[in-house]
Amino acid sequence: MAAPRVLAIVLAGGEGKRLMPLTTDRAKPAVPFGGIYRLIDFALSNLVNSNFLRIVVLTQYKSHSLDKHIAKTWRMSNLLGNYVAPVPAQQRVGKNWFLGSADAIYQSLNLLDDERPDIVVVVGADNIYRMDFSQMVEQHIDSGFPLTVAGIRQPLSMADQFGVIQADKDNPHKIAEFLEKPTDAVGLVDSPDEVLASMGNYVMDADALIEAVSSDAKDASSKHDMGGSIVPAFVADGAAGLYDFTFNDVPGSTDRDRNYWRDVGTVDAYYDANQDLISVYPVFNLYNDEWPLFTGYTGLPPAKFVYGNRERLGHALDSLISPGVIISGGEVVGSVLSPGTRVNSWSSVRDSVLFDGVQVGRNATVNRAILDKNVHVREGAQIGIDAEHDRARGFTVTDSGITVVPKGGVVDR
Ligand code: ADQ
Repeated sequence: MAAPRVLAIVLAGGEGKRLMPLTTDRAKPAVPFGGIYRLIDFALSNLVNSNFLRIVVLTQYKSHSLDKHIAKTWRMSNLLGNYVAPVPAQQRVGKNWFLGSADAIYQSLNLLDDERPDIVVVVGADNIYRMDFSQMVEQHIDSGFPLTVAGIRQPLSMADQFGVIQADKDNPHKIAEFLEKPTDAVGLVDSPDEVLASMGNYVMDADALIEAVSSDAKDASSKHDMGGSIVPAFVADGAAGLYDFTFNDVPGSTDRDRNYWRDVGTVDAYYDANQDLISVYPVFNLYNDEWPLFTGYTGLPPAKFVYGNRERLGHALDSLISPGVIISGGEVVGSVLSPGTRVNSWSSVRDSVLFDGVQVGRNATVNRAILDKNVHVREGAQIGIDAEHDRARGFTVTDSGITVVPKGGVVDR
């Protein structure tokens, strides 16, 4: 049998309300991550490494920086030529821009006419993980189900953020029940503190997808999203397969980071996922060149570490330091620094995430903070030391005490 034609659709239109203020003026998939990446790079790298090179990215909300990133990194790259195509919301019919992901696919069905795929891989753009989608497609074809949903175990306490799956008792590759973001989920029989969560990644027969989103579009009571409307309809028909992510084996994975998956839905989860990258034996290993993670080339010079002064040498430990960074007489520990940041003498940056172009002045202290693009911490100022003071200055402080300074913000004494 000829290999099936596969089209990948990346859903990149989410608002990311719970990531505010990081999503104030960028779409969630464009949020910087791990120093040099954007969230969407993980989904796109997974598709490319899986050898699925026909990719459309459905954009919508505040898509300017996302479009720019895709154009710079993915669309123009030698690797992909013109395969990765962002499809903006402007193509949509009607006034209802902010309908869900199923509507986004419906509005872009012309792409399926053009590409004529046999199978469509639909993936979210907001998760950090490595996954070989070809293994999921293989199971999808073998199973004969028109829809296959990828599942992973997650804490029961987070069930209300996910589609929660019950596998069929007799067939572990079939979904018996699916509830989108239930508030009363029950744990698994063999692990009461966990549920089986949908990863928001689907493999579908193209004709079944077209039929499903078309009939959903006619249903005025539908929320028009994949998890809330499309998946439950297939499950009700006994037509939904389950792909267990535990069995996904990506080349170069270690026992520690195999099957790592993080939904970075909230600022705290986003912060934790950054921290997952930096320990000596990280739970998510960026340094796996058998499954490379692609991103934009900045053209910046290497990171530089300068003495600064004799009492405190410029240094960084347990940290990711991007190109274009200069640490001059400052100390950086447990942090992720994006391109072009500057850390000046006698300053200290600890357990923090600094976006592009952040400036940390002399004698300043940054602790458990996320500093968005071009934030300026003035000489002698402190951030992340006194939550009340941070709130009083108008900064966001999360439940676990992470202070977020929005893009272009100035931190004074
Ligand atoms: P959520 O992520 O909460 O849950 P949703 O807001 O629909 O669901 O986002 C899914 C993906 O679609 C995201 O990548 C988002 O950016 C994108 N998206 C949303 N609306 C869009 C639109 N109109 N146009 C283009 N893209 C759009 C989903 C599933 C759950 C599952 C979690 C796992 O619904 O069942 O457990 O993902 O993270």
